[in-house]
Amino acid sequence: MNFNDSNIDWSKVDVVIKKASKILLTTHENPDGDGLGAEIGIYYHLKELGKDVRILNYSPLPTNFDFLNSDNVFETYNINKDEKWVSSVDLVIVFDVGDFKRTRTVADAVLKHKLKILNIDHHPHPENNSFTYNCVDLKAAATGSMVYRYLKINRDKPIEKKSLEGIYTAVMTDTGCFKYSNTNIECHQIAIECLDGGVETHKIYQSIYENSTKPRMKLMGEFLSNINYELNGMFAWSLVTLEMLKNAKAEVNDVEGFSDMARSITGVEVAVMILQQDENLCRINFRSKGRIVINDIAKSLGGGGHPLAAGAKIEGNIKTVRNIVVDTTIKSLKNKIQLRN
Ligand SMILES: [Mn+2]
Repeated sequence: MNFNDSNIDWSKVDVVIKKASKILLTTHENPDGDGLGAEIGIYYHLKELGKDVRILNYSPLPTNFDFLNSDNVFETYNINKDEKWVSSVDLVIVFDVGDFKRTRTVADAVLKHKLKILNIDHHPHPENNSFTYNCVDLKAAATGSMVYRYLKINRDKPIEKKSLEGIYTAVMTDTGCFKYSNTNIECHQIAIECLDGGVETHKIYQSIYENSTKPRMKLMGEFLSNINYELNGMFAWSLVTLEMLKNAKAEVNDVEGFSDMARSITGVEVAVMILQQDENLCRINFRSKGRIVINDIAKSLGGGGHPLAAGAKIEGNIKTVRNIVVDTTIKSLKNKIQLRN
């Protein structure tokens, strides 16, 4: 079964899922609302089917997603405690990963035990991948939208409220609250069904977006005050250094959304955030307003992602990485502008 950005036959996916009795759900490190919401969306469906199902992620659940965890279903993968269970899993479903390696130690265990893997994602994947079954839809606004489509097949009763809460979280976060260019009719149809099913959408919004810690706000102030502008202000970039994190008493997770803010400035077409994760490793976020595709830039630096939202991880000290990223981006943007003119 391979639907690599071709029309997905969800009834075939259903056969694969129904055949499995022990199912592991996982998503990428530093998980976002889409990966987590997609997991929850399908989790309650699989429970309903009587499956032995667990959510095991590499990273712990960020606290602003605690509302999805009323039944304590999110677990952080622990090799000593969980490998035995994982070794006898019939099917692993991975959500929103972009690159399977981003599930880190979970991928190691899954590959070691040669488990069957079903990939559900809206990021591009090469034909040569580690998946047994591959379901990719690059046009899907969120992985959660794809899970929704699966949940809608062969159904005579409404989708469970807890599943809908996951789906809503996925769609809301990946569309920037129904604002980004990926927002489509399906997103709003999902929202209607969620409201209809009793989901308190405003509470989900508040849990995720109106739950900032004081350290996060302090760090955000620093980040925004130090934005650099290039190419007549169409390219904005800014750093988050270990020192800034320490001064603000903030954590790496606190930078969520910063690059979107830099992009929101008038005249800015492309924004880049360079986050120093440790002395020798930086994480880069690329964001575009829509006129310029940027995932090829991320790819040229060893990363990848969506056309308008991509990322990369680069080894090296912050100064070196900053120079490489800024120079590469400026060069690439100049080329793209020239090509357009
Ligand atoms: Mn996503």
